[in-house]
Amino acid sequence: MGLEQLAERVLSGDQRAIAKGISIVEDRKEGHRLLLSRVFPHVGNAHIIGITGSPGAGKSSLVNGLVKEWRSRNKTVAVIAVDPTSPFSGGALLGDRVRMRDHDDDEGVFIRSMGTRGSLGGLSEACQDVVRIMDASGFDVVMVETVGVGQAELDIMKTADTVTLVLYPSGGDLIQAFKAGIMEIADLFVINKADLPGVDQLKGELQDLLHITERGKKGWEPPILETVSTLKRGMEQVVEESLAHHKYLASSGKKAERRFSQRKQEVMRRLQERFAADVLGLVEQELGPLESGSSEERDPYEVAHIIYKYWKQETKELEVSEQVDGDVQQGGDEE
Ligand SMILES: Nc1nc2c(ncn2[C@@H]2O[C@H](COP(=O)(O)OP(=O)(O)OP(=O)(O)O)[C@@H](O)[C@H]2O)c(=O)[nH]1
Ligand SMILES: [Mg+2]
Repeated sequence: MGLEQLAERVLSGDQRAIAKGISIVEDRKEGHRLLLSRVFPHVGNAHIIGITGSPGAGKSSLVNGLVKEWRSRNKTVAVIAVDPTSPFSGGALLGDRVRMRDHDDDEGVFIRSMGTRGSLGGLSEACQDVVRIMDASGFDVVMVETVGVGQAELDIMKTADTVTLVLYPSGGDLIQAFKAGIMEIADLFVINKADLPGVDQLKGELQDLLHITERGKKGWEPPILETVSTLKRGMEQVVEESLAHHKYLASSGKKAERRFSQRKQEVMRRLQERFAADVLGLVEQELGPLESGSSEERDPYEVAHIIYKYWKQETKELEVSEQVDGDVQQGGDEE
């Protein structure tokens, strides 16, 4: 199957094509750029929900329960479970698969696991592109599950419309989440394992912390919900609040704002990558040979300035030569 045809099938929601398309973008295989370029005009309709929390908080169990709830509302759902530890489907993924088997025969559900070490070009980039494929192929809801441990996971969460932080009593993960900066970006707080003792205490601590961060002062006030995912208790409220948050994003203009800023940052990243690759050699050259020790004496501002000036000069020359090329070609046409 050619790439154009594959792209068409992805856009029509063909699950096998989607799986193939995901592999192509995840591994940065040949043609991934072309595929993504076909997909881009069709993204932006799905509600992207991030689910994060410490290991064992019950994220996968929650996602499983939420899939069922969304399906009962006739919404189609795609799920990406990002597993930071096992690149080649280790134990945790197997566990997820067992938990998610409830939805095996449902065409309106698509589940995919992603190992972090397997993804070329960075986890958050790969994950974002996978979300785009799912979005463009027509799923109403895309849920991304990650363990909230590193910067990459935090970056993934920043690309979601609605971020859900899963906590559990006596998990001791609240301060950790606070330090990691997840508290600041979470739109929904879910206290899972609400069947265990310590729920009220956790809730109190959470409210105190939210007070410090002054969340809710302007606009959305993140709700604190309780669930028992293994019994699928509390799923309705989580879906209701997710919908309410999505509505809030749309009506306040925040959704467009977020997506614009995400797109801007991504273009900036692409540019930085290319510039960095271009000027790295110049930087090393300018700093002088390592053995000479001369780099220690250099003023980094000055070095950057020299390289910047050099690079600008180069681009100018390039522009001129391109213009000349163009003229020559035009001249050739006239003859
Ligand atoms: N008592 C109780 N146990 C739960 C609940 N939800 C999940 N668990 C249990 O907690 C354990 C971890 O659940 P998972 O859903 O795998 O948690 P996770 O956050 O996805 O874990 P990782 O992906 O490994 O970080 C499992 O043994 C679940 O059965 C709950 O509401 N109550
Ligand atoms: Mg899990």
